Amino acid sequence: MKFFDSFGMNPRTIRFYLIEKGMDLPRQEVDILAADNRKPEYLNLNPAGQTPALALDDGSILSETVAIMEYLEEKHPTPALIGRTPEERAKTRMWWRRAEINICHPMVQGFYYAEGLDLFKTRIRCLPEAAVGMKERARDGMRWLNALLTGEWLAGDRFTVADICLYCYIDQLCDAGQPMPTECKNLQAWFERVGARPAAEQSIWKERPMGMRG
Ligand SMILES: N[C@@H](CCC(=O)N[C@@H](CS)C(=O)NCC(=O)O)C(=O)O
Repeated sequence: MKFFDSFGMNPRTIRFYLIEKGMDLPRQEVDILAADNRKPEYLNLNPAGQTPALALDDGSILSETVAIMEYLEEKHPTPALIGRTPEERAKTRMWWRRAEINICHPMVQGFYYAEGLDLFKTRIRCLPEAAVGMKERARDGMRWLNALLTGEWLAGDRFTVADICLYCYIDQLCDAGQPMPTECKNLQAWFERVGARPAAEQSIWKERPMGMRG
């Protein structure tokens, strides 16, 4: 296997996950700031043109952060970061999807349409007029999640991929125009708990473009 890695919340999610699993994979770095991921050499390998990607031992390429983690988890089930039973796995996937749909996706759109506009306007369709609304939708998602958070982690008493994924988005963008609403005390406490795990620091990319931890 080979992990195509770069700056950014999605590859950082994989780095965080691998550290938590105690796994090390051969890595190849891709410079997404220089748009190397949009050039033929990378596109021939991964036509979807983004990071992360995972080259499998049969020579095929897997992309999408969720699919990569599901694959790695099936290959290396312990320590379980999705769940040990069908019920645990279903609950993790419920929280993972909620976090992605209600917070991560609007957050990253808000970034593409504002702070990230210069970098992304030639790569994807950007809607600068929607930036403020997307950021507000993400903050609504944070308020919603804040009210539902009762346990230590998103899925209750188990630290899971849902925590890793949401943390990497919030940590990258909270100082880039998308602070957590101050009234979200439960979410803030959760964020600090995830941030105290050694993998949070260890997974940060070596460079911090625009000051971001990606
Ligand atoms: N849906 C993809 C999104 C991947 C993604 O947005 N990757 C970013 C880095 S965090 C990227 O490659 N950005 C550079 C670009 O789109 O040109 C996933 O979940 O893996």
